[in-house]
Amino acid sequence: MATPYTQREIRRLIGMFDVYGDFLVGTPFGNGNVNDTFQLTFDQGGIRLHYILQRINSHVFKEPIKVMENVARVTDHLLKKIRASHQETKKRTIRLLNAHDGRPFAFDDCGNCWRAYIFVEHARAYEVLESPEQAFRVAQGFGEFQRQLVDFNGRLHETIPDFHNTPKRVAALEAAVKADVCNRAKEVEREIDFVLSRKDETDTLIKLNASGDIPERITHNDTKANNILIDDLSGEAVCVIDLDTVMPGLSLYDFGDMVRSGTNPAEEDEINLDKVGMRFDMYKGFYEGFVDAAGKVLTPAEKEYLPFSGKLITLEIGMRFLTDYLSGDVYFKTRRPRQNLDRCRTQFKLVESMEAQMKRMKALL
Ligand code: GN1
Ligand code: MG
Repeated sequence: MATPYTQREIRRLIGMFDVYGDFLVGTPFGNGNVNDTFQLTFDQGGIRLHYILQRINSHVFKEPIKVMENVARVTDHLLKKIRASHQETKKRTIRLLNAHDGRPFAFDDCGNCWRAYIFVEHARAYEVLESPEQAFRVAQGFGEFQRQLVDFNGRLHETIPDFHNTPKRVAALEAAVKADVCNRAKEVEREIDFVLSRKDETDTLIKLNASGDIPERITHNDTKANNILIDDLSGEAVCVIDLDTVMPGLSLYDFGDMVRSGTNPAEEDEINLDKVGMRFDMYKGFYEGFVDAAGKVLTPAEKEYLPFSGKLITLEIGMRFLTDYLSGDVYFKTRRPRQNLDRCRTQFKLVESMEAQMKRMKALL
């Protein structure tokens, strides 16, 4: 659950940053599963302005300063790119506010790490995408993000080590089954078998990376459809958000997570599995948008494994939900009992739907 904060506390927290004007109100914002996010309204000389204030979940991000170093470096790089291409009126990047000591984050009295952003107006994040055109735009946005970072200098911190190391995610699931701290393993035997029967495929991308067929890049690693803002007027993807997991990774992780989150017409925790499945027209939109924006930098093996990546990342995130359910719901925020299990089941239903459509997906290549 999101920690409740009073208006007084929010006012004090934003007071750690260089913001001018009068604080009016702060309200919980968005649907993140990890951090606590608030939208703040300020009055600056008669004009209403918004900011985002966010608490970094230190259970998930053990080294928040490293997270912030990555975010600051990446957003600086993106801003330079946007300015160099004279796209300031069309494209945006997250812009951090400085705290009074000049650093782009601040710690509260309890040791929580906070940061603040300028709010991107007239744009929104969609939980469920509405059309193949929208999928195309989302994939273009994430593809362009990757392309813009191709010439980034230096290596970023690995903010969560082995984040998309699927075999290690399988091992974590197996450990959780063995420990079975909540006595839930019996209830989810079918789900556990679902993963184990696909275990052999889980090291496919890691092997292709080791053999040199798929290069390491700077990737976003959490390209859920709701992590990109769509402009209300133009319908274009204008700003990639949630940069906490931007780090070295494979481009296929980003494509895969887009397909996972954006082809499903239902919510991530939908209980009625009849509503869950991969919409092929949405997949096609993602494929065309991603190739349009990043195609020139992708290697033949990266292209070949685009369809597989959707399935792999869906399986991986499904097993993370399952692992968390078995562990007593300690990682992802939950708002009701069994929510992690429902999330897991939607993912596995999607995996099946992707398997059934794999031929069609490959035929697009
Ligand atoms: C988390 O916070 P949010 O919703 O953007 C998670 C992702 C999962 C996603 C599933 C750091 O992202 O990896 O894919 O939930 N982020 C982290 O909805 O674990
Ligand atoms: Mg997010």
